[in-house]
Parts: sequence; C-alpha cells; structure tokens
Amino acid sequence: STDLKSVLAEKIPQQQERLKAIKKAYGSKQMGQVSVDMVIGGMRGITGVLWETSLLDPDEGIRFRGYSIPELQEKLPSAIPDGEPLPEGLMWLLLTGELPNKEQVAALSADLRSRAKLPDHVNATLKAMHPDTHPMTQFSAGVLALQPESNFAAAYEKGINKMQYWDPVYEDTMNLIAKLPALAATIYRNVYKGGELIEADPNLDWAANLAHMMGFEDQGAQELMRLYQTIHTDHEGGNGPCMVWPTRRFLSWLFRVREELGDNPSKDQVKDFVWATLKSGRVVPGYGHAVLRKTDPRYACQRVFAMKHLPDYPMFRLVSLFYEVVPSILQETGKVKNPWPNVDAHSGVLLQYYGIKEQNFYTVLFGVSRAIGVLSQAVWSRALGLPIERPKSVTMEVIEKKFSGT
Ligand code: FAM
Repeated sequence: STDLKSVLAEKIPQQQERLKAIKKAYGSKQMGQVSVDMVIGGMRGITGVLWETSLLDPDEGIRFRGYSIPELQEKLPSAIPDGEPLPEGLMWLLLTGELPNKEQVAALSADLRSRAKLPDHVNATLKAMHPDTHPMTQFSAGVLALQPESNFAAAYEKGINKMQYWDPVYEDTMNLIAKLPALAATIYRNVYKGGELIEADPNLDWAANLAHMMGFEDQGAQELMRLYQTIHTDHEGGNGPCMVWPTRRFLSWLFRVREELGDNPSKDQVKDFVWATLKSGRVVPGYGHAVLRKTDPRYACQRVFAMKHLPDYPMFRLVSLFYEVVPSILQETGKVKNPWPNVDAHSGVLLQYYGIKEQNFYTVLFGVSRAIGVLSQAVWSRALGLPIERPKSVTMEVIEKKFSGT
C-alpha cells in the first residue's frame, strides 16, 4: 500500500506483542550499572530509554532503523537522478521500519502537501511577536499556537480508549511535520526579508518547498535542504537541548581564521591557531562527541556533498584543512576521547555557500528536521503505551552517606 497510516496500523499489534514478550522474558535482567560519575554527569552512558527509530553506534555513527547514512543515500528515493534522499523517505522508514519505494514516498509527499498550509491565526501570532524574538523562540511559539488544531487534544477531551491514542497522535504528527516548512519559512521571511512571504510550490517535495518558501530556488540549495533535513532527523533518544550552537561556534571560529590568516593559510598557521584555542582553555568547536568515536557520518556525507557541489569554495577548503590538522592535535592532548569532527563542523559552511547566512536561523532548520525523528518515536510511544520517563534522583548527602562509610 502507498498509505502510510494503514502500513503502520498493520505493524502496531505485532510490535505491541513483541514488547510484551520482551518484558515477560527479560523484564528482571540487568542492562548495566550506574556509577556516581554517571549520576553527576547528566546520566551519560546510562541505558534508560526505549527508542525504536535510531541507534547511535560509537564507531559507525547513527543508524536509522538499522541503516547507515551511506546506505540510505543509495536506497532511499531521490528527487533527481543520483540526488540526495528525500526526507519523506526517511520519515516512512522511521515510522514503519521499512524502506519505502518511489510511489510510497510520492504518496507521502502529496499527503504532506495537502496538510501544509499554516492557519491564519498562526501567521497572526508570529506577526504579533516582538521583532527581536529569537527565531527558535518564534518557532516554538508557532508550534504551540497550532494547539487548537490538535486531534489528540480533541480526542482526549472526548475520552478516547488508550489503545487508540496513536491514531490522533499520528494525525497530529503528519499535520505538524507538513506545516513546519511553512512555519520556518514564514519566520525566516518575517525576520530577515521584510515579511514578504512566498507561497508553497505544489510541484515541489517537502524539503525543496522549505528552501523555495525561504526564497532559495537554486537546485543545489534544494538538494542541500533534502540532505540536511534527512540527516538531522534523529540521533537516538535522550539528546540534550544544546544542539546546533556548535555549528555557529564553528563558523565564528572559521570566520576568525579567515580574518586573521586569509583564505589560504598554511597548515602550520592553522596548527598554531588550533593550539592557541586550546591553550586559552577553549574547546575546538565541531570536534569530539559524547558517544561517537569516529568521524561523524553526517559530517562525512556533507563533505562528499561539498566535493560534488562546491569543491573550490574557500570556506570548504578551510574546513578540509582543519580536518587534516585538528584530529592529531586533539590526540596529542591525551584526554579527548574522540578527536574526529561531528556534524557541526560542516553544516554551517554548506548553508553559507547557498546564501543562508543568518546563523540564528540554523537552529530552526535543525528543529524542522529533528521533529521528524521525535514525532515518529512519539507515535510509537503511544502505540506501545510507553510510560513517562521518571528517573530516580538523589541529593549529594545521599551519595556521601552511602559511600563514606560513616
Ligand atoms: N576540544 C578541546 N577539548 C575537548 C574537545 C574539543 N573538541 N572535546 C573534548 N575535549 C576535552 C573535554 O573538554 C574534556 O576535558 P576536561 O577533562 O579538561 O574536562 C576531555 O576532552 C574529555 O572529554 P570527552 O570525554 O572526550 O568529551 P565529552 O563527552 O565530555 O564532551 C563534547 C563531548 C561534544 C561536549 C566535546 O567533545 C566538545 O565540547 N566538543 C566541541 C563542541 C562540539 O562540537 N559539540 C558538538 C555536539 C555534538 F553532540 C553534536 O553531535 N552536534
């Protein structure tokens, strides 16, 4: 079938049974131990969340429903021959666990287009906001302003059976994801382009329409948006809120390098610059990761994109130079667990190349993409009846008393 909801509905009972069986057979088994460091360190390394849509492998990076990014670039339908994957394809995969064919992706694209219009009252809400309101705050406010349209809120009010929760959550998920490009583009045009809005193009897919409504018609920019929106969708469960700032920090760092050393610095000059950053007690932005231990595949695929579309862009050449220089320096410090670059050491330069220069907006683009991952899991959370996460907390006194032996 090309109807995502019916494909999903067929899978839900099997997965509910699977979870029941897991609980029955392994419910009392241990999954790991918790140290005081983990309690103090933001629960890092504690396995404590069930998350079906993606899994982060320390060496390979992210896998979406078992597929790596290079595999998905090969297997997911694209808008143009040999082009980047369509995020709709990834959304289908995250929701169903199965790779979609071209017809299924086209049907999902069409479904999203039919739900894409932003209600007038949301436009009015955005217009009423103070012009200095950060784009991400506007984005969050825009999502909240859509509440009156919520199917789940209406069904819950009526008193829906718990087993049916996933259905209105699915409808809300589709409606929200469909509207996010218009919401993001409206904020972009209001904040940076004098409020002149651009209508959606009924012939474009979801991500290309986002680029189009922001005002970017270049095919390269639309391809970048498809890739960007695909690779940022999910990074397993339990991410913190501080994402994307490193994209900005990395860019500012790069701009500083250009200012001080010009477009063609030597390797030694870059090395000195990196050491100076470290010696001043700052981290090298875009490098390192809490879980990953190799080059982030989201960095790698953006590098391949850059080599194909913008090999001579001076900022990309600088990014490449850093890639040659930084890892060995971080290794030399002897303490950095992962000296390799993460996604944030690349995304900003690609956006800059296509003219999306407003760095305060990058976090919104990230939010649009991440909504696909988070909401796909939200549908499954309701389908599986998962409870609210409620980790136990302790005070410093509890730790001291437990281990001081007094
Ligand atoms: N530059 C300099 N020092 C670094 C470093 C870097 N890029 N990455 C780690 N270290 C240091 C770290 O500060 C710590 O030093 P202290 O013992 O003196 O506190 C030591 O190396 C061990 O840290 P770690 O175990 O290797 O990393 P953590 O798990 O503590 O932290 C990051 C992970 C991402 C916060 C850290 O690598 C970092 O600050 N990187 C730069 C900022 C960045 O790129 N963030 C990206 C966020 C990422 F999650 C993403 O995917 N977007």
